[in-house]
Amino acid sequence: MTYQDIQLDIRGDQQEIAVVRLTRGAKRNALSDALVLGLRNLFEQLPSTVRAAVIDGEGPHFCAGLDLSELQERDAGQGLHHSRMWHAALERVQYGPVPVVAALHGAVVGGGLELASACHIRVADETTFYALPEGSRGIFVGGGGSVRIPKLIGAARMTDMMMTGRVYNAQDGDRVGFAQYLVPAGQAVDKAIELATRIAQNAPLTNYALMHALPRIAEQPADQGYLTEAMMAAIAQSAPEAKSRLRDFLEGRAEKVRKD
Ligand code: 1HE
Repeated sequence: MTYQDIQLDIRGDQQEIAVVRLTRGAKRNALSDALVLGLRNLFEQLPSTVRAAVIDGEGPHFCAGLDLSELQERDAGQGLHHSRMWHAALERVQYGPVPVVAALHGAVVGGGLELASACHIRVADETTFYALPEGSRGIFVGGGGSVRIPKLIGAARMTDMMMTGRVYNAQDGDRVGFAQYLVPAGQAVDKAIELATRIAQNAPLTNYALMHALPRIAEQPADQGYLTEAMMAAIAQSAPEAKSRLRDFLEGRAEKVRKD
């Protein structure tokens, strides 16, 4: 399968890692409609061997957001459907088949930040900066940013970014919660692949629970959350893989938890 402006590289001994690279570097990986639809299709069609994915961007920036050259006059209905198209694509990233690690560098702005926010783990290198220029361009986020970004940094910080054009550098972005990992310049992809390789070794049902149950439990009232958690825990622990992993630990074959 080929996807416009996206390179898909399947790696690992079992073909278990998908490295998804935005290859529109000359346009700072600005997300055209074709690119957004390509991402949706790619995450729908990942080979069944894949257990974890990495997204990164070619060139000096991860992603400059919406392709502003495609921003045409849209009536309200067309604008609604355009935003819903982004939602469908980024939902395939967040609630798709496998955990996704974003490897960030340079600009992670507008729709690029929305894409990064749909990933499960973000690794940023020291060149990374985060912004929401929608506020200055007279538009609003439309790719799920108002749902996902406040969960990372809080609604107050997002409001400030959009109202004042504030840009967070890599260190401040790490401090406020955009990224879970901060690495030296140029090392984000390697770190993201290392993490994806580790994630791919988990029991698939554990990864499924983390992707599909945890974010929903976190949104539920506590009494419903506890019940959903109990059901997910029961399903996960009844899987044969969980039983053999527990036996491995009890019989001294599994790694212990160690601090670095
Ligand atoms: C673009 C875009 C784009 C670059 N759409 N073409 N996003 C923004 O408002 C961010 C706009 N971009 C920038 O602020 C800068 O381009 C960057 C900080 C990302 C990079 O700067 P720089 O100096 O490395 O590159 P450049 O020279 O500005 O851009 C190189 C080319 O990419 C140039 O085209 P060229 O034909 O003159 O070479 C730029 O026009 C092009 N380019 N960014 C189209 N975004 C679901 S709703 C989401 C709403 C949003 O995302 S709004 C935020 C949009």
